[in-house]
Amino acid sequence: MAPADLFDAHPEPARPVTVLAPGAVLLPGFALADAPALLEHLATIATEAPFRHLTTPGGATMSVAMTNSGALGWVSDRRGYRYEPTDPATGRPWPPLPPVFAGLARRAAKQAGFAGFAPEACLINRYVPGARLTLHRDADEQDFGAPIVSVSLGLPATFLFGGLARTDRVSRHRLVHGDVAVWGGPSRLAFHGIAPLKDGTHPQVGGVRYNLTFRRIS
Ligand code: MD3
Ligand code: FE
Repeated sequence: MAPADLFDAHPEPARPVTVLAPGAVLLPGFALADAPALLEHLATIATEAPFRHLTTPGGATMSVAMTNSGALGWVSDRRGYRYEPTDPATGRPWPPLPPVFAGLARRAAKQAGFAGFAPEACLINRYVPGARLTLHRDADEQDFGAPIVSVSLGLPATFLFGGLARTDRVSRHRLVHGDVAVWGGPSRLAFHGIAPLKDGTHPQVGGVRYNLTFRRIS
């Protein structure tokens, strides 16, 4: 073992890794050890920047409730989709990214082959049963060279993974509590979504699912 590894607070044990497509890597259970700390921070963040149902430019209310942490946060309203340094609901900066969030995102990206990932934004999605995210791609960022890292907590979900064209065939993958996925390289602009959440109760989280997506904007 190299000397530096002896001082690594988070040595990554060998885990099964699923490559869904070039640049799209699923790390099952990668966030399990950090999950309790993530959930504690989520509660604090939600006190400072409450979850809200954003309006799409077309005027629809999203079924997923959202908030953000980090220097920038994703927002949607009648004017469009964009990243903002302050929360439109309060006028205050988004709560800072907790070091455990940034550290997890960095280690997951490295494990997937994207060393040096430093997220600027963490979009936090909250799903109740029935909530869904229709097929879309994440293209409101300037830096498509950086991956997006996603962390699933709470109730399981069916993730829909398409191709680079909206009409490409979609594959389905189950995402459970503690799973992390990294979307970079040729998969960075792939279409994706979440099927309507099924009813259930997670022993630690209750009747909801959270998803954290770590993003580099510029
Ligand atoms: C594939 N969130 O917030 S995470 C989103 O579970 C979003 O809440 C979903 O899609 C959720 O934009 C899915 C998985 C994900 C995130 C970003 C991707 C998959 C991706 C970017 C490119 C390709
Ligand atoms: Fe997305």
